[in-house]
Amino acid sequence: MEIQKSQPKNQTELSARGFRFAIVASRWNERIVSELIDGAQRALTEASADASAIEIFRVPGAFEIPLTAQKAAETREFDAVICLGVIIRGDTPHFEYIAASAARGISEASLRTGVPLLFGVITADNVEQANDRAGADHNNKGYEAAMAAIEVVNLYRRSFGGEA
Ligand code: DLZ
Repeated sequence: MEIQKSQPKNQTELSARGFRFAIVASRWNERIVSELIDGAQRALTEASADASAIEIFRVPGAFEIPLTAQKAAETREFDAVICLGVIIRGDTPHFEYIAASAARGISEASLRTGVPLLFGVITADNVEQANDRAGADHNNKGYEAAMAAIEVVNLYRRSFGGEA
């Protein structure tokens, strides 16, 4: 079946060599966000992405991620844009608004630009929960989002050709 042919047997076989990535990361809950950035960079480096092919854009909060990610995508300089942030329910009565805006905005910008925008934004009830999703191992939403980026960029190149 054609669909199976286009699926990797194993994610670890995938290479990020020659691909360009933007990381858009917010500053609220900076310590945990920096763990997500580390996780994303680790996944890209493990997959042989060149350090010079990764550009990081910082924004104030998760609410600002979608437009910045869209602007990065519109440059056509990146094969994928990895969006990272941490929204903690206890910190804000606006939790639902910020989380929903970030998720919807990222998704819509991806469809609008045709560039894969990956959702590595933690939405947690408290700091402990957020910490659990930003570990030093593979249990890290930044790592996961970067792996998803590598997978879809490979898929689009293989299945649809040209730029992602
Ligand atoms: C205002 C705010 C609050 C209360 N909490 C968070 C949060 O937990 N995580 C986050 O990324 N950003 C938060 N922000 C900031 C908003 O995302 C945004 O930066 C401001 O409302 C300015 O538009």
